[in-house]
Amino acid sequence: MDFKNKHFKRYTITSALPYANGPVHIGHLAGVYVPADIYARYLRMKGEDVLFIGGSDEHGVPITIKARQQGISPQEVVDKYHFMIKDSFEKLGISFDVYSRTSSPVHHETASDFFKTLYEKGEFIEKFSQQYYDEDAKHFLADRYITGTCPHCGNENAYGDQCERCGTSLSPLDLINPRSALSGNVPVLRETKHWYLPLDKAEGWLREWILEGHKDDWKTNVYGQCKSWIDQGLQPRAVTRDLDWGVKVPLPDTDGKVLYVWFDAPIGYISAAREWAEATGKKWEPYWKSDESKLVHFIGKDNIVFHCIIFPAMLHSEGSYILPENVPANEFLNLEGEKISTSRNWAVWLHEYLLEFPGKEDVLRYVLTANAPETKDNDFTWKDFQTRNNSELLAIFGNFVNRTLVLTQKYFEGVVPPMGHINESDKETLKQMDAFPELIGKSVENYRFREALNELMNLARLGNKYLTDNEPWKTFKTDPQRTATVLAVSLQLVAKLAIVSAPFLPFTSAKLRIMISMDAADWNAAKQTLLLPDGHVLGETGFLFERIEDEAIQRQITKLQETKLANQQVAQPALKPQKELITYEDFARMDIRTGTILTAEIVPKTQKLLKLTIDTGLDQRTVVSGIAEHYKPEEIIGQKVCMLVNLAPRQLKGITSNGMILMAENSEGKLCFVEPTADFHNGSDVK
Ligand code: B3M
Ligand code: ZN
Repeated sequence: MDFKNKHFKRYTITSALPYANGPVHIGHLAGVYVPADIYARYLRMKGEDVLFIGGSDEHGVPITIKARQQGISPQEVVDKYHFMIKDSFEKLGISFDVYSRTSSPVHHETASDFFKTLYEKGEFIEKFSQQYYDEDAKHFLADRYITGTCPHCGNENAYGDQCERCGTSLSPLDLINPRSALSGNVPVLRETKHWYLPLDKAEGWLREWILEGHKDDWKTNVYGQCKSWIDQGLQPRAVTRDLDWGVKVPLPDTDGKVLYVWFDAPIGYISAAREWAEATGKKWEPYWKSDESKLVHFIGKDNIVFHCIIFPAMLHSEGSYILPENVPANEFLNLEGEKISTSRNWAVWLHEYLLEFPGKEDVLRYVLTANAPETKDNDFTWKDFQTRNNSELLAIFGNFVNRTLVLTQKYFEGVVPPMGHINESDKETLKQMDAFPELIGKSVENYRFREALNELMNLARLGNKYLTDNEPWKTFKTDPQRTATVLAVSLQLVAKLAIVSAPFLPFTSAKLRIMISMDAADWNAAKQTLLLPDGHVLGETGFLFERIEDEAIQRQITKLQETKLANQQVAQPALKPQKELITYEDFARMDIRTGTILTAEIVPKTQKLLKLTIDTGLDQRTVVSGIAEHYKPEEIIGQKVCMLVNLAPRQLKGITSNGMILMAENSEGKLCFVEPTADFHNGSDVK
């Protein structure tokens, strides 16, 4: 099937539902919401039938843990953040047709019905299993409710679902010395029943649908992750949890059991469509059940498996829904060279930005699109933010528009003058500018928003160059018709900018259309050469952008420096108490040697494991180490290390690891090598 060229009657665009346990930050915006909004706005301007869906993801353990921490109910947590997030999206111009929430009755009904349909079709596996239970808190301990020592890397604060240090996904039963996160007690095992989605049975059609059907049109990063998950072998996945916050399992004798958050959340896109239909009197089914509809999920890379494998498997099992045509997941945005971190407050929060930079919503949209992590992680810096505003938006886009409008006011009292005779350069400029709507549209349709934005700026550059080359301010005295021609041509370009900037810079486009008295921003009209005819009366001229001064940027940089300092103070670890005494003989049994890293590579399918070859002086051996989030393979070749060489071999992701390199964690949580300070030969005894 040629997905690329099929024309669709309508578009269902979803954007990842942010957890309502905190505000959104620029990483969410760059990764998901700004690109989704550009896509939706563009399609609407083309006259397409678009349903753009957003909403809050209000279930899941992180929300219940936050509620416990704050001594309030989960509903109070989600109420606070749902409205904060919804409000800040609106202020940034994210033009959802509906912004729903998964604590709503319509979602509970939709998710329950969906589960019941699969249950009655016999799509689930029912399994009894042993689950940790906290007898004091009277609570089963799933996911983040239980901590313990990671069997792979020794991290003593690994969670029941994942070790955040080495990235291994775990189940609570894997943990050594498990402890309840609620009471700190040692939990007991209790039998419990859960329902599993047999993903292994979906492997066949997933291979055909994704690995064959979408090998040419899905982004490499998305396709690669899907291929790796499928090749790794899909396992049945639990879709229920022993929790009391979430969508109740709609079966008899299931008190205290809810749907797993990642089962119910994507169904939130469907319930949002139902909510929209109830509010508008329209029908939601065509957007989710007709193959004349194009379904596109906008997400970050950490949600790929849920949107490309698990949710499609659910939809396929249910049988009446369409599957996503594309899932253009972005990579991650970093801030000032470091990973954005909610827990360390290392972020630019949208609601704070809106307060600190009023009227500059489009500047943020512009910078986040220009720097979007479309194919690899990228970085946001406040210096770059200032430069792009001052040297691009102001100096190119704003400058061209302002000069054209001011000169038209000056020489022709704000009325579009007759174009008159046009020379070759005028014709060439008109021809070039007519090509831009198509060019920009093609990039948007292929989810290349950075490229599309760059083309938008090239249109403004074309205008600036045309004005500068023709200097209409100089010709007015000697040849006023020439001035009229040059400004008439420039005004067509200004009008084109007003239209094609709308998906990216909606606030600027609206302002500019008022300045040139243009009503609708119809994309199809943008292809016409003549948009502002002779005699058209312009509106009042104003400024589209203003300079951002160093002080404003310095304030933001200082704010981040203070955050870093606060983190260092907080992170001064209340050092773990000394372990129990050992004898010299105990220590002497450990054989620690100096060594050198010869090779390093990422362990496939993990985010945090590196496979190393170490020259220990005794031999060259393989060690798997959970340091991939702290070091790139290429930067540690030749690194001197201290290594425990007589540690029994362990299997990690199918690799035999022979030993352990010694690392120390600094106050910022970075793992650092313990290395010999002088130039040691490999194999030297550490005593
Ligand atoms: N709530 C957000 C995240 O993983 C998650 C997305 C749900 S989309 C159905 O960042
Ligand atoms: Zn680990």
